[in-house]
Amino acid sequence: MSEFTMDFGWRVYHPSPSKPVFKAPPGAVDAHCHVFGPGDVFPYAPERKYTPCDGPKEKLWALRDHLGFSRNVIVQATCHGADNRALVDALEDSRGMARGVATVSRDISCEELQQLHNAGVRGVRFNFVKRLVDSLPFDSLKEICKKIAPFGWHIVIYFEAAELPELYDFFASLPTTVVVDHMGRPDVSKPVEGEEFALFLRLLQENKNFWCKVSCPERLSQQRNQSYDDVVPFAKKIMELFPDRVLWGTDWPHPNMKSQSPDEGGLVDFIPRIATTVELQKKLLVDNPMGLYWPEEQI
Ligand code: 0GY
Repeated sequence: MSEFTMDFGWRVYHPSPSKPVFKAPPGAVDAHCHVFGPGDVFPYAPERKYTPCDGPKEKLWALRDHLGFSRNVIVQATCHGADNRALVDALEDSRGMARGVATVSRDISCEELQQLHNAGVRGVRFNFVKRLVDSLPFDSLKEICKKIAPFGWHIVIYFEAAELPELYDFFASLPTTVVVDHMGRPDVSKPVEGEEFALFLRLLQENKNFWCKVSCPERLSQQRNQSYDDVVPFAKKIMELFPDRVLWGTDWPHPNMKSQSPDEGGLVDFIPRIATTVELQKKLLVDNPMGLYWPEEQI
């Protein structure tokens, strides 16, 4: 019997996702996904806010192949805290076909950072979503910025749109490339031309070091039919304005989904609705993630 029991009502990822109609370009990267445990091997963090189902690396590789993708960027999830062992294990198993974004504490040593780098980590994640983490003082985050500078890593930030006014100046002060998860979680029931989303677009416009993942329509949509129609205008706008600074990912195994386990085939079929030309699709799925995570392989 496992030491870890997933939360009551936890939605396990889709058991048999459909084959997408959209064919991803050769070398496509799923630039936002996670590995969870297995908890018996890589224990979940004591300070976690949820206990997920296991989402082991083998399942992630199988999904990658099923969807017609080639590579993954695995992002440390809060249920593993700053213990990156499951992430490192997956990166080492990937034979160079996965890169990682870790979570680290302010007292991490240079040697530990070097080990993470050797495994394929290229960034750290700062999470500001209150239901997921206890808030971290800016001082700690600034210290982490200094420590990662010699490695050329970037920072991934996750926050809710309503928090952006308060966090804007801190974000703008970040010295590295910064990648925003899930379009800054807009409230898609508000107008795409409205004030809230305008502030997010301003963040990207005024800070050329900012990138954005046009991901997670399944989290943002307020429709229940997995059409994601209400998310399209937001993602499309970002694609049109910042085609060289966008990434896309499945978010497998989709932690904390309340009403549905998304069909990843359907998520892939969302891509041509927001990246409407072959050129944009190649930027989103190949050129941009390769430039950020595998620059040494770019011609
Ligand atoms: C995501 C979204 C969520 C969770 C996490 O690290 C995490 O626990 O990122 C969420 O619950 O919205 O990107 O996986």
